[in-house]
Amino acid sequence: MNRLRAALTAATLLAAGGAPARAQAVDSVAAERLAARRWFADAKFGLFIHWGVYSQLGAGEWVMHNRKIAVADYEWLATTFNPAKFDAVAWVALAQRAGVRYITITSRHHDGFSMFKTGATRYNIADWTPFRRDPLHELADACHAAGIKLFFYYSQLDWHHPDYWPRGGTAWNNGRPDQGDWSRYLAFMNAQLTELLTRYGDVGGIWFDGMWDKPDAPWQLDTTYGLIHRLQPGALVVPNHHQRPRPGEDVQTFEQDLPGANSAGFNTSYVSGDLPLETSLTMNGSWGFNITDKEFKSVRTLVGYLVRAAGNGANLLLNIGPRPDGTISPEFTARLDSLGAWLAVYGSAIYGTRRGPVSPRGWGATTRRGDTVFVHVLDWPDPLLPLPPLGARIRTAYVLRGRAVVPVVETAVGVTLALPPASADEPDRVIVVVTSGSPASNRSGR
Ligand code: FHN
Repeated sequence: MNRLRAALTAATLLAAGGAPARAQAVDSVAAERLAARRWFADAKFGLFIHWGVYSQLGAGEWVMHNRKIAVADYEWLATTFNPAKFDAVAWVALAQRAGVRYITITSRHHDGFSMFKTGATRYNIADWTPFRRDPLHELADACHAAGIKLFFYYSQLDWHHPDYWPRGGTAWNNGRPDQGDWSRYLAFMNAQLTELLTRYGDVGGIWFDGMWDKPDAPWQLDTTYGLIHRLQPGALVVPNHHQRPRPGEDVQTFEQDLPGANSAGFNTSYVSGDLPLETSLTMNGSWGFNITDKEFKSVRTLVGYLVRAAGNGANLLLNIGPRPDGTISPEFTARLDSLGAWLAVYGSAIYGTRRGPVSPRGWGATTRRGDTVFVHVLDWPDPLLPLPPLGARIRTAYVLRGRAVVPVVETAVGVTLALPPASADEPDRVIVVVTSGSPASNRSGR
């Protein structure tokens, strides 16, 4: 049995083009994690929330670094943080209207300020600010009540903690002593992760970020990942380290790019063949609240990202940056409501799907569930759409919205669909193609 498993593992690694030493080990993953990975791959749409002390300056979550704010001055800023209008139930209601299946929120960003009550440092929202509440607890309760999974973003990079030493690529002289104890820093992080995984009920997973600041440091990931999986066997480790996945990691996430693309300059071109995938995306150009950034993507563009992510076998983790008082700007809420309205009609072609038999193209993408292929036509001016063979015979095809029959010509070299006319109110014309077998997912060009 073990030999068979080892052979299957090696075969999977080779099929994925991975070097066995570095690629994801598939032989020791607990059943709960495998189930959680399947749940994640089905979920398809998540809400990312960047919120913290930095929101007060309205210039994004990197403001401490960008303006070279000293630790002592940022500590003072933190004493004034009082998001009196924060309403976890309202946030989760918005997430539900948007149709997201999970929320990933910053529990601690690179500024080192903990947005939850922690015994590991007084530098946290409950002990350091007049707010005194634990917003992550309130959010966890609201998420559990609504059936939405909650993931905690957790920065491994820290611009405040004295033991984040030696410093990494983003260091500047901000008033910290030029010494520190790295093992104490690792113990601090593990203590906080233990709190996050024992005090907030079921957690979807931990979304790590910032390791890229000093990628070669002794992070002792095996210990940290082992801790997470021991405390909550169904919690997923989602590392935003921009590298190939390592053992113990559950999701490969890409930043501001679809899997395999690297327009943002962060991502590896390697795409895991085993793990669920995710793309994180800003709705304007900023993660944290930025009062002057009005470059919001249109609903049509956002639908396009959701569809192309699904066509690549990935989830879309779409970001909002709430205001410092706890409210969410209308640009975010309007777009989330529109996406929810779109998903109410077209969600069956997104949720629970896998990438389809035709890899994403300029005109759009395909998804599939069982023997049904969803052809998402985002941008195609002609009345006929030619496709390569779908890998199974077609039984019937119809337009998702309105159910009109779609004429199909099927030959040995491909399939041609007669499309309904494009309309301004429909960013994605979805053709449902029911086949007589289970068409293989595309493996190339995702
Ligand atoms: O530096 C962070 C950034 O602030 C933000 O959190 C994004 C989200 O994917 N990740 C980092 C950059 O890789």
